[in-house]
Amino acid sequence: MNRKFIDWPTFIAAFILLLAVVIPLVIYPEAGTEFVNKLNDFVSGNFGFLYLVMGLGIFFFLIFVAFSQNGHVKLGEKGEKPEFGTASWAGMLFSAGIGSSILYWATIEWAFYYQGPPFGIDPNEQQLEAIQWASTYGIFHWGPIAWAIYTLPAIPMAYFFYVRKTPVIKISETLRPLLGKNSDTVLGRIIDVLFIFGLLGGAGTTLALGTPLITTGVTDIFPLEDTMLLRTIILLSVTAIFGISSYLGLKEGIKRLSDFNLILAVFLLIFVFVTGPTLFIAETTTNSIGLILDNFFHMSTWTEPLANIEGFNETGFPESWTVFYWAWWLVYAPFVGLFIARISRGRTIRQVIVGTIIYGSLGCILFFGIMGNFGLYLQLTGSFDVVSVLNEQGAPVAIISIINQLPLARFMVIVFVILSIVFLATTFDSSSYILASVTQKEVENGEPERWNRLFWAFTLCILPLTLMFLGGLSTLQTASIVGGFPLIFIMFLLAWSFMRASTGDLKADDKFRPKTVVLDYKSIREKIRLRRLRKKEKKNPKNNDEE
Ligand code: NM2
Repeated sequence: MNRKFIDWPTFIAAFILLLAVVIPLVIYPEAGTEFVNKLNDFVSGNFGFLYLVMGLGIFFFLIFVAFSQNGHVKLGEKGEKPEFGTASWAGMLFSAGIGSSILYWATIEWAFYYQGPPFGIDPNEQQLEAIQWASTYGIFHWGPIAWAIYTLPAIPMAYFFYVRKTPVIKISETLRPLLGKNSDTVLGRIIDVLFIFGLLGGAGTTLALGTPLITTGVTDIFPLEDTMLLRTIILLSVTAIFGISSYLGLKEGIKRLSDFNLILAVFLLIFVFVTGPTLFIAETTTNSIGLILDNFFHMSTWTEPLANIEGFNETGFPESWTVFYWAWWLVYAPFVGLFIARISRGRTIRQVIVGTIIYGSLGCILFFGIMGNFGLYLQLTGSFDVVSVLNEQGAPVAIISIINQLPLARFMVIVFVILSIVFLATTFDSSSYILASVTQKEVENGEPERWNRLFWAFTLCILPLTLMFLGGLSTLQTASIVGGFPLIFIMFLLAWSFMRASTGDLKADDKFRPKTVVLDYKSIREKIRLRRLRKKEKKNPKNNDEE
């Protein structure tokens, strides 16, 4: 192990911050949980709108960049082809950015909306609307805006990597055009630590959801009881898997696991689509896409403004769902952005933006469309009452019971559990890999130190493990909202930094077209006349001679 490469201030500060959260929670579990919940309510209740504005803002910013001159900039050399083919690029992107949570939410999210629909719809009186929104809103929460949040940090990072050729791994480094020398001071360190802290929160949310799901699956397959001990063993085993994958590195570990992940995921989706209600799935998904397109702006800005006024019913839908989701995507964004940047060599900025948003959203549409509508179909036809199971026994049991309704149920539950583990591992191996990179000053041969990667793999599970023992795992499900708050401002800075750097470079290289175009029609007319004349001359050279 080589200690000289470690960026000790960042490393220690991030670790201390983690302990500062974990230790009080261990000493004062009840007061601690209450405090976290209050903080959560405070942030999402008062600043929820900021998350929504940020989401829509990022989406439009990226569309603007994609079609501006900055979007034409290639992330690489002249004539260089993309390092990865589009299919494997899209596959890796998806595996890194999406963890086991997609199996969780794609299968069950509809059941929450079915009972508590958006826009003040009464689930009993307006059942048709409630059902349509139930199968639609999940796709929106995992759709273009969400993927845009992932893409934003990727753009400046990739630009600095491949165009300016600074081997940047840190957010503070990407903000250098704005921060200048401050990137190397306390301010730069704070920014890096905030990113790490955010990711620990997001990862906590993922593990807090993933562990009970995997445990429920395991107890369904084997005659075991769902106990704290089993959950702990499962959490530690999963951590060991992603620890090993991260330890083995990008090619030996991470890529292999990600390939396996995709094959298994495609198998599950095709199986459910073909053996399940194929036509219903196809029709409902198509309908949902239309509903989203029709209501895109309403959905992305719905804050339920009257909720604070007495006499009006408050559903809390925006805070519990859209705000929570944007925050959760946000805390993962710097890490996924870094990963996207690494695999995008040879593409143009426009290709990265359009590709990530479209392929990412398409992948999620498939999961939500197929898994979600399969469950919804069971509910609507009365063949299995998912909602009652959800309400009585909780989401993990409801999800595994849905899978149990498939043909070859036993086998499919095994596939589902393995897939959950692998999906979790493919996100966490890359997270610990990236966490190791950002806590180093230098990365030798492009890879961070092995022991550092292993350290972060286990650190990622400290928070969920502690909370599990305290019985407060649910607190962590919303840890993203608090962890992500400072990142809203960092996202803004990242966008600004990119525009400043790339536009400055384009201008300095005389490749920037001025924005305002002044047309002098008189001289244009003259030019047109001359051109026509020349054309005529070319056609009939003889006539001209005669003239
Ligand atoms: N996102 C995509 O838990 C996971 O699947 C990782 C979750 C941000 C909702 C990411």
